[in-house]
Amino acid sequence: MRNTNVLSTLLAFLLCCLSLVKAESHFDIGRKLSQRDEGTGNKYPAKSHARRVAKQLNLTEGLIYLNGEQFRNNEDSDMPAFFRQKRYFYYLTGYDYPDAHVTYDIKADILTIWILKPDPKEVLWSGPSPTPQSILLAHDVDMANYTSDGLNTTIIAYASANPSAKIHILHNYFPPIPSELRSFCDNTKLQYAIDVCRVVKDDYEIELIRRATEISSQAHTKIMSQIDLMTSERDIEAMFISECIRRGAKKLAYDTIACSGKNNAILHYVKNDQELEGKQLVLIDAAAEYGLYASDITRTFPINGRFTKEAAEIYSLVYEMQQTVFKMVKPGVKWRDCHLAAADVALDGLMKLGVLTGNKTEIVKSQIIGKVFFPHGLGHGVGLEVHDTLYSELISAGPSSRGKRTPVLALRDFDAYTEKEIHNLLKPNMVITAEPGIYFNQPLYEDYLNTFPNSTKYINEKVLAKYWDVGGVRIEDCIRVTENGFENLTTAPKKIVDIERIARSRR
Ligand SMILES: *[C@@H]1O[C@H](CO)[C@@H](O)[C@H](O)[C@H]1NC(C)=O
Ligand SMILES: *[C@@H]1O[C@H](CO)[C@@H](O)[C@H](O)[C@H]1NC(C)=O
Ligand SMILES: *[C@@H]1O[C@H](CO)[C@@H](O)[C@H](O)[C@H]1NC(C)=O
Ligand SMILES: *[C@@H]1O[C@H](CO)[C@@H](O)[C@H](O)[C@H]1NC(C)=O
Ligand SMILES: *[C@@H]1O[C@H](CO)[C@@H](O)[C@H](O)[C@H]1NC(C)=O
Ligand SMILES: *[C@@H]1O[C@H](CO)[C@@H](O)[C@H](O)[C@H]1NC(C)=O
Ligand SMILES: [Mn+2]
Repeated sequence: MRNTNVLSTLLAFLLCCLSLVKAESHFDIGRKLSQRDEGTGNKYPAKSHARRVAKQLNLTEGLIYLNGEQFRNNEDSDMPAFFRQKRYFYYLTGYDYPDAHVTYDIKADILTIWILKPDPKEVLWSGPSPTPQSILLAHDVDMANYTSDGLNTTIIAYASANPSAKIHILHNYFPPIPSELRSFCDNTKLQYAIDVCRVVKDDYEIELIRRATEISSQAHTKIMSQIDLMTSERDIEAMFISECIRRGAKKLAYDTIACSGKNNAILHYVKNDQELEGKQLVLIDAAAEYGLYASDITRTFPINGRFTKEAAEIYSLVYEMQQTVFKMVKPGVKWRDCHLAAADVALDGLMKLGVLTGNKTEIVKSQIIGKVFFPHGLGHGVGLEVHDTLYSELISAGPSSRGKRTPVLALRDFDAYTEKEIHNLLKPNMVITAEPGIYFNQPLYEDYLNTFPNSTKYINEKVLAKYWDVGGVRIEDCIRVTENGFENLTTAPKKIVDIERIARSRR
């Protein structure tokens, strides 16, 4: 199969998949969810989220006011732009349509969704639109109204009846607030309060992440079992997407990273267009989203179904890093201590392999693990965002870095941060990834040596040279912190014996 062209290979997969895998129904998750959340039936627990946020704000009065994502066309086009609901809005509504607002009156405990009155002709293009009546049936809210029937007057009336209360908004530029109400608005508290609430998941959210993780695990396993049919990174990405959609997850949690060989050492590689021929390992970091909740999984395995000696050595080391972390995970543990423990296993392992040599204390000081071989955080929260709220506080107790690239983490960098609240401690029902990795990225290595020329004495270049072709290994699972340990939500195989058995099952 290696030499047939990509199209016919893909067609073969699709036909094969269609006959082999039965599409799974949404029924099971629906049943599970309604058993678990008897209070809200099978509804996303928006009201309980609103109450949690109010409690976190520590306020007995006030109006929370958020807008959802707006419908818009692409610029100079009549085609709609990709719609992605605003996550803060979704957290308080469970409503996944454009052009809506939400208000929550803290004292009255009333949660209201406000929607645009639909144009009746729109039914031809888009089918029926939600109505206040349909929203009340499907969503865990107290009221649903058309925006034009009183959103502004309600807010204005609220402000004049509660002059000491604030209208809590996320940003000072949106939603559009009548100008006379500006002085009643407070944009300093709401975002952090929702961020804190989102860190710990309720049962309903966990079921959605569990489902996203199951579907993603099945897609990873499928690729593992059919890797012998694939000739290019494109084949891997195509199969991943196809398997997720067929299983009911139409959207991915992030762009698929399907790399091979030296590309494995590029952390957010998304070109996915190189041939597999002549390379040792593929690294696939890919996951679906289900009900707007993300998963995040990475598997690394040999293209020909057998690890080379060097690939097995690095794989086993990363596996050991993860197992070391798993032995530590439970409530009250500092996540960065887990990170440091994983980095320590990496250092010992690379010394044992002979890549690093010399005085261990001095090698730690050289920061070569954090700057070259394990240059990213151990993991992050997963939820409505794949890198969920406050994750940078989780790893480093440092400032939140939303919207920015997380800096390369060196062991010593941790000391620069002061500890803030308790968001660096593991808590029950946090869902996080544990994703240690070891990479052989030549340009990064050379850049490091330019900055730290004295570190050459800790490196055996001859031994290191054997590992450039391994490229990189990462193993990433989604786990849920429990009362006394953790639950592994990821079901894709990862032991060397299992991977080799599955990847060679049809050879
Ligand atoms: C909540 O507010 C009350 C009264 O304003 C205050 O006494 C209390 O310390 C606050 N609690 C927290 C956790 O901030
Ligand atoms: C808003 O909706 C509620 C029911 O959800 C209804 O009782 C109320 O009359 C509506 N208000 C307006 C202004 O339409
Ligand atoms: C509400 O007020 C804002 C700000 O003045 C305005 O932009 C918006 O169009 C108003 N909405 C309605 C439905 O009247
Ligand atoms: C390693 O280096 C540290 C710090 O430079 C030093 O204190 C220690 O004695 C050294 N250990 C050995 C075994 O040489
Ligand atoms: C490298 O080592 C030399 C000699 O031991 C020392 O003078 C120099 O400061 C060191 N450079 C760095 C960047 O540590
Ligand atoms: C996590 O689950 C996967 C799949 O069942 C399994 O391969 C792995 O050993 C599990 N790890 C732990 C620590 O339970
Ligand atoms: Mn991740």
